[in-house]
Amino acid sequence: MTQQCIQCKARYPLTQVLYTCAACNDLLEIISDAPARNDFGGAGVWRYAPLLPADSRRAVTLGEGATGLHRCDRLAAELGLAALHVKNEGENPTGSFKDRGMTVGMTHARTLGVQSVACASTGNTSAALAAYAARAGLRAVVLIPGGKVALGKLAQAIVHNARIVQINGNFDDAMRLVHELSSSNAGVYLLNSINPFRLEGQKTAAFEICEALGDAPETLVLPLGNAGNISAYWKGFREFRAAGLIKRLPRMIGVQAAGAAPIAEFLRGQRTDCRMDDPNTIATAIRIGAPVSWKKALAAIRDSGGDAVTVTDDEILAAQRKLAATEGLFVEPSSAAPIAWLLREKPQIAGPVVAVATGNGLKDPDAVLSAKPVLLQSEATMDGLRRVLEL
Ligand code: AN7
Repeated sequence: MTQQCIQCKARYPLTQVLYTCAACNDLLEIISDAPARNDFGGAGVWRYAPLLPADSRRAVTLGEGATGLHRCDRLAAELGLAALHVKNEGENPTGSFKDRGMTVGMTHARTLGVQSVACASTGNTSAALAAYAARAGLRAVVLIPGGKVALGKLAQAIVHNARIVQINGNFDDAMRLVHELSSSNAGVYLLNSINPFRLEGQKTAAFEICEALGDAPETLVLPLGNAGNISAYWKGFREFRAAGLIKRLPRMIGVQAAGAAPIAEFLRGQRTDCRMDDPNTIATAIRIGAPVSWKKALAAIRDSGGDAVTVTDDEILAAQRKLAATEGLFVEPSSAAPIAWLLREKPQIAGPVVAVATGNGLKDPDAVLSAKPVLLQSEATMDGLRRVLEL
């Protein structure tokens, strides 16, 4: 396997530390010239070791992957869908899909022999980086946008002992700074999803879905922020198809929050490029104005006949409650964005639809509690209890 530029196709060995192409500065991806091997074994991300650019015997792991693909028949009936499955990535060790990428990225970091790893983050990447760095015995540096990270995610970075820097700016400012820091300081290895080793780990979610369904779904819907995950899924589906393990490729639908929708707006001709200033949404995970992997995401959307779409914050919060109350799945606001789009559009799709729930709802309890839930009050007596329950 080698690293290859998606634009000029320049190639670099896996062990060369680069975050973008040295020749043209575009994004890198990991490619393999060898025929894909499918001698998979075990469960989780490392089941797919033959398709990963890292040594599974040296894996920095917390048991990531092998998350549930939950068939949601009641919700599907309301939506008029033949079959809806939710891939619940909140079941990962730190509660989000980032763990898939982090196990591979951190394993590579240890192979390289670096001392420190770093990321910019809206929260989940920092939680995963902090946990896996602790597991690997490496120092973690995380840059977060001041005041806009969900409480649970911040608690995770703190307890795993990361050095946390709140930037007086948004995620895009933090991303620019950490990229510059790691590019100019060889001791600090960048583990945002611009790092193609991260995406290699994340593509395994697509493999799991294909193995569970026996083929790719007809449509995959997932939240779209920095645009790494949609790129990783698309790469995974293409690799499984190239290996003859599935017959079709899914349509890829990325869902952005209306206030942070540079890619959806670009596709509708409302912007000249995939970036915007001052993104805003209650779904803080995807409060991103300048998605680093926009070019890979556009390729996934174009080549799959997909789209990037938007939902409002109110639609997101309603979808979060709907999924939790109808199917027992508590996901964070960003992860409810695909459900919000399905609820509003009720698209006619004959084959199976998979909605990716990227993060656990417990990470951001404020989002639920801010809706001023009604709690019944009772004296500590049976009479009092019967009265409030009206039984
Ligand atoms: C729950 O943690 O960008 O499109 O810094 O936490 O691959 O960026 C998180 C992103 C979706 C968007 N759902 O995925 C970060 C960060 C959840 C997320 C996304 C994120 P990408």
